[in-house]
Amino acid sequence: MRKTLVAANWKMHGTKAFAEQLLAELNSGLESGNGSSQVVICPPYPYLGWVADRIGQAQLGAQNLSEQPSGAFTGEVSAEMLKDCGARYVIVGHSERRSLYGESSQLVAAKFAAAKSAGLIPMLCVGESLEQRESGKTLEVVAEQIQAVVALGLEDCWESAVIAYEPVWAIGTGKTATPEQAQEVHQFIRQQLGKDGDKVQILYGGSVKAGNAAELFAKPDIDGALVGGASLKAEEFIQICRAAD
Ligand code: G2H
Repeated sequence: MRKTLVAANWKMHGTKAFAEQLLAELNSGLESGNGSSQVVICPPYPYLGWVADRIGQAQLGAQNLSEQPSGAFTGEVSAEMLKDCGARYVIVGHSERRSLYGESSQLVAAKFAAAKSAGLIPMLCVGESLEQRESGKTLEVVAEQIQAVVALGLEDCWESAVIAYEPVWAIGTGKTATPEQAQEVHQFIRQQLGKDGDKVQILYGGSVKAGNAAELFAKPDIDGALVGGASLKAEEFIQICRAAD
């Protein structure tokens, strides 16, 4: 039986004062739930260590990492550094990294491998653009993004790894994939993972809110959510976590 997981991706939002208030509200709200689902908070890099000290029962994640272990790579942050700051998870290949910062599936796969070798749990994001969906290429695009990781031939590749299906057209747009659309792709992803398919947590991401979380989580292959905008509102994020419990 897979556990449900709800991850907050704060993206490049907030200040310490904002985060302090948000975490205080989240901690008291999450404490009173039954806590059966895992909760991960992914703040911006500079706040990682600071959030780690105030995170309560949730776990810490980062939003990105370097594919390099160390060296002269100005502005980059290694997997080891993230671990050192208390992170257990790291998002790799978010569509904003792929589209705005030109991260190819091969670079994303290298980041996935870097996370694994440092003992972090990578949360691999995959998903199609609107144009790709409308031209019937959704499954092809998702398969290519997954296969780039498979091609590395990592030992225990999907053991301690999470996948997030995030259709690009649903990210921050207010449009959510229907539970049926998401379920179809989640099921396909499990098939792509072969014998590991049943074990891996597959999250849905893209305009998840308190109002649509429960119907998404009711689908058999949706194991939780990667939440952006709604994770910046304590009350709403707590409701999403509750829906996953
Ligand atoms: C997708 C998601 C979080 P939002 O990017 O990764 O953001 O919930 O704002 O669509």
